[in-house]
Amino acid sequence: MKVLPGEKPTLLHTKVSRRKLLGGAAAAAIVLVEAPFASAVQMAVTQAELTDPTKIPGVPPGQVGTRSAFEKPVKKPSDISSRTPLQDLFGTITPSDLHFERNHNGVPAIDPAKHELVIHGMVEKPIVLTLADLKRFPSVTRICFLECSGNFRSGSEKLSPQDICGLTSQSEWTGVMLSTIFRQVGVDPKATWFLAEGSDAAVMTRSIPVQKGWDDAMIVYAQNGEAIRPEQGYPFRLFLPGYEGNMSIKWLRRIEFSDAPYLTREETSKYTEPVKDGKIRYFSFDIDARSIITFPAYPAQVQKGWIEIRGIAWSGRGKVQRVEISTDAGKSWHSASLNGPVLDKAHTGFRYLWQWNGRETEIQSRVTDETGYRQPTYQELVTARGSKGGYHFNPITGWILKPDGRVLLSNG
Ligand SMILES: Nc1nc2c(c(=O)[nH]1)N[C@H]1C(S)=C(S)[C@@H](COP(=O)(O)O)O[C@H]1N2
Ligand SMILES: [Mo]
Repeated sequence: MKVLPGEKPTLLHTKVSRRKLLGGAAAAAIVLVEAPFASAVQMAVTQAELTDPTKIPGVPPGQVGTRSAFEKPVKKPSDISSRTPLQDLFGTITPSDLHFERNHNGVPAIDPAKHELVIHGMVEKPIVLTLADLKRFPSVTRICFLECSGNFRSGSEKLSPQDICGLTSQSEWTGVMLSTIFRQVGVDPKATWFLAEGSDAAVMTRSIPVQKGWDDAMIVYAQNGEAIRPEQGYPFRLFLPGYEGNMSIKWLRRIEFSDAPYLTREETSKYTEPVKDGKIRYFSFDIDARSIITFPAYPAQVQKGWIEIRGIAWSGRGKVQRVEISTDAGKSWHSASLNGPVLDKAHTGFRYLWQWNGRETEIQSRVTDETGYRQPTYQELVTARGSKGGYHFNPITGWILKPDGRVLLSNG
């Protein structure tokens, strides 16, 4: 849309020429065509642009709220995934409709009344649970990120945080502790692994250590205060805090206990990483600590003077302990402020106030988590892995500030 924030007061408070008015109307018409919003709100946008909103009654309340038609964050979907526009967000909760998606064979349509979760294998009492059954167990609510292990892109200086690592999102999840269900079925102490299976067309399966179930795994049926979205696993999914996203099986329909991993396709031919000497590593559960500056970042434009550098940091192994900022391409580092409360295995906001002299420079962020692990540089990762990408690739990201105010990805 062509209406800039700075133009709005002009249209509202001063006499406008007929030509300008038509320009405004044309811009408003674009809103009408493009935006998937309720027509009442579209009308309000058209009027607000052209008239003084204190002189006409606003639109009445609707069945559901809408985003301002001036704000159009999108997930930029491909056939298999969509990415959270990290550079457009504030705070750390991802609006549910902007949560990234990764589907191995689409989003299934599931009637919760017909959906069942079968739990069997090395247990005393196999059971079948429905959504209604799950809601009868004691509930827990927790804010946590979910990140795909394939969350890295490079190859152009014109990549945004969304493009580089938009396969991470954060929600407030509500459901049942898996340990509660474990007690209900009486898990055999000799069981060491369980299989989780989804009821999508991919019938995605992964083996998970029983220990994670006793620790902090959940079955979640709600996200940000409402039923979990179909894209996130409606009517419920497995949720493994801090683990690579693919293990949090969506549309969960079966859990089977065993004394060995099942070695499914998704843990042998996929989701393994090369390490040194031509070896391949199986089972990399934890998401390594990572941070990214989301402002200033491509495609933002900046001006010299005070800039609040902002971003998010997270770790699958616990809390973020420290985020440091460099404004000289990694030569010197300064502590950023963390936006508390700092939660376990959660996106944590950081900020660093800095005065830019307008000369070309590169800004970077790096996180250290509570285990002492510090986010590596790109070069360190390439050396360790012998590859320039792949799963669990979490390098420091640098942004180059150009004297004309453009912000470009470093090493793009
Ligand atoms: N049943 C099923 N579960 C699944 C998937 C899938 O395709 N099918 N994708 C996995 C992958 S690779 C990731 S990264 C996360 C993505 O979760 P989201 O789409 O809710 O963001 O779900 C995981 N669980
Ligand atoms: Mo993933």
